[in-house]
Amino acid sequence: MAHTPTHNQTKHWQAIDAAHHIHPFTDTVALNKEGVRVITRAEGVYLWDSEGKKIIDGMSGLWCVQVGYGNKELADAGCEALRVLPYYNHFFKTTNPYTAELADKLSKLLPEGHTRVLFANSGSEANDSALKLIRYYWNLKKKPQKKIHLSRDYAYHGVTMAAASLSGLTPMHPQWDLPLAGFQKVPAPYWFGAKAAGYGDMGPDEFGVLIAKKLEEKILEIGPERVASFSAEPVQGAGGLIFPPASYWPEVNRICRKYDVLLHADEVITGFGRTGQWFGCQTYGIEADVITMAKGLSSGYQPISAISLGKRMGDVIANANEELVHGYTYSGHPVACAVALKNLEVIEREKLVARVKNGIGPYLHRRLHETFDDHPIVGEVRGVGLLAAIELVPDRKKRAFFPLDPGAVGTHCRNYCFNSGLVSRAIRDTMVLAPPFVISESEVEEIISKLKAAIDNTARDYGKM
Ligand code: PXG
Repeated sequence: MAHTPTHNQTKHWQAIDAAHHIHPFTDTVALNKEGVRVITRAEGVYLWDSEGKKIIDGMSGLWCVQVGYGNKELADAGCEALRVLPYYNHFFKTTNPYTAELADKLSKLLPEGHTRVLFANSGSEANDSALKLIRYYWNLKKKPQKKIHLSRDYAYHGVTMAAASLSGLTPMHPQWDLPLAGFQKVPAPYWFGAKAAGYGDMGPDEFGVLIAKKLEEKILEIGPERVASFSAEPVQGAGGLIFPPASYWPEVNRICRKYDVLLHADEVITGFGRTGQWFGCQTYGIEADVITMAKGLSSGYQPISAISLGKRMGDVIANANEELVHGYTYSGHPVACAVALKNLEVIEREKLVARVKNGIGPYLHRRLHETFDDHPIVGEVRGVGLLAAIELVPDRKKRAFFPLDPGAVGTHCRNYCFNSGLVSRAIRDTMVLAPPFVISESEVEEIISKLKAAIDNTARDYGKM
């Protein structure tokens, strides 16, 4: 829809949405009182709402629109596949060129040994599938007692029964009587929060080793013979952009090998260039047995996800000599695969991963540091690739959080951002950015100036400026 809708159309969409559409992670009553925002189109790094307001999207939708909105090549690839082969499945000894080509392409981009993939339709489904495959692997290896799945505090792995059980954001559990049995948590390598959590004043590297050791302690407490897997995002995203200290992942690799625990890397956010390499596993040297990916695989243009198996799991599962009793109607959907293939082609051809690593990524971080390092309510500016976080704190010299109602300050600041036409996420009191890879320097400047105004206003409202 190229034109701006009328105000009456907006009212109509708000009314039918309020009557019939229940939104994810939303208080329905509160939303309907306030009135929902209707997004009608998008181009590059901008969204437009139905009232004609232009909004810069500092979050790439939900961390996914790597190539930006309105990419015609992706649209054309999808349209062509819709005409040529709108649907067929892979259940009955069939494949199609789009799905086979995408599997081949992924095997070339993924870390070494990850030569086999399965497809699904969302990050949650991919993680659910990964856990099933982990269980299957241990059953095939005649170690059926290995059934405990470990993951971390603040982890976000999605919302299916298993993916939500794996998630360590505690508000995700009580409504659904989760986690399921067999899911246990270990601490996250959240250095900025370490002092407040009672770990004292140690440096990041010492802290990284200490937190990895907590995984070892948990494995030993349960008994290694009962632990199936450890699932982790290379960088924790929805839990507050937690970047692991450099010492953390090498220790985790070692511990998982030592106790024969499968390592599952959830690359749903970090995959496809977000950290400045194709995969977060490459940025952090993670030796994963199974990798899940979604979002950036198609830049969000189509719902598609994948699970890749490293050599160890792949060899066993692909040679099981029996039917794999798993799969979705839409696994490897031809239209989604066609769009994903084109998306990977564009990312490669336009050298967007190198742009994130050496060009626009460093530019964003330099400008964030210049603008916020000395700000009275900024405790830390941190980031990798095109992921950035700004911790809002009452006193920038102390690593302590705002007391009372955690998250209120972040939400307050987020509202200023929205009102000025900037999408940024507030996770607790951390402001988060994950813009599209095609963002220009002047668009970065627009984000920085809007964010600066929002943080200044927040500081004033809380009597800190
Ligand atoms: N793993 C990770 C690491 C994710 O970030 C999922 C799995 C689940 O993917 P699906 O496609 O099932 O949603 C995610 C999704 C937020 C936000 O507000 C983040 C996600 C989803 C919705 C909101 O930060 N991440």
